[in-house]
Amino acid sequence: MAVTPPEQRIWWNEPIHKTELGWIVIAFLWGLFMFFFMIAWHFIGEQNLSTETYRITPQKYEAKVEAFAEQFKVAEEDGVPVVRPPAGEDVFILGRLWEWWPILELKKDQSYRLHLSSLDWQHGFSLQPTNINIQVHPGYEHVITLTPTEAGEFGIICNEYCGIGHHQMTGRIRVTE
Ligand SMILES: [Cu+2]
Repeated sequence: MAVTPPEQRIWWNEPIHKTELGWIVIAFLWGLFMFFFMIAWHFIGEQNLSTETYRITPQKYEAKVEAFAEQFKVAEEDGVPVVRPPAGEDVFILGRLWEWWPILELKKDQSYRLHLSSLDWQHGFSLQPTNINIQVHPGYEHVITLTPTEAGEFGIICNEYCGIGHHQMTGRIRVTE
């Protein structure tokens, strides 16, 4: 038992029990397997993220997203602009306490360059139900190429705990035919 000291002070010279040795070997081999699969997933994984990332201040990113929303705004829902950018355009979403802003309206089968950053803390961009997950950090602008293959309404939630309003941190991407 770990709560009592070992009977022998020099405990590490005692022979190891077969069962324990078995588990150590299994854990070691599993660790090796996982290590080499980090490399393998790069080639066979279907959810590799883009590695395109830039440094940006939260103030500059906020100004960019606001200008984008202003330019392509078509409606407003509960005070949040609904933005319909032309196909192929660079599109922007920001994360902040506690919302993903603005609402995007995209066209099916068109590719967009989706930019993501945070204005305050670290957030987790999680697109549902497709289950695309990206960690979003303040100070970094991530760019992901996104091609919607299905029309409908997709929810964005925050899956990185970010304080008292975390559970209310949602957003939307709408895909039209
Ligand atoms: Cu969050």
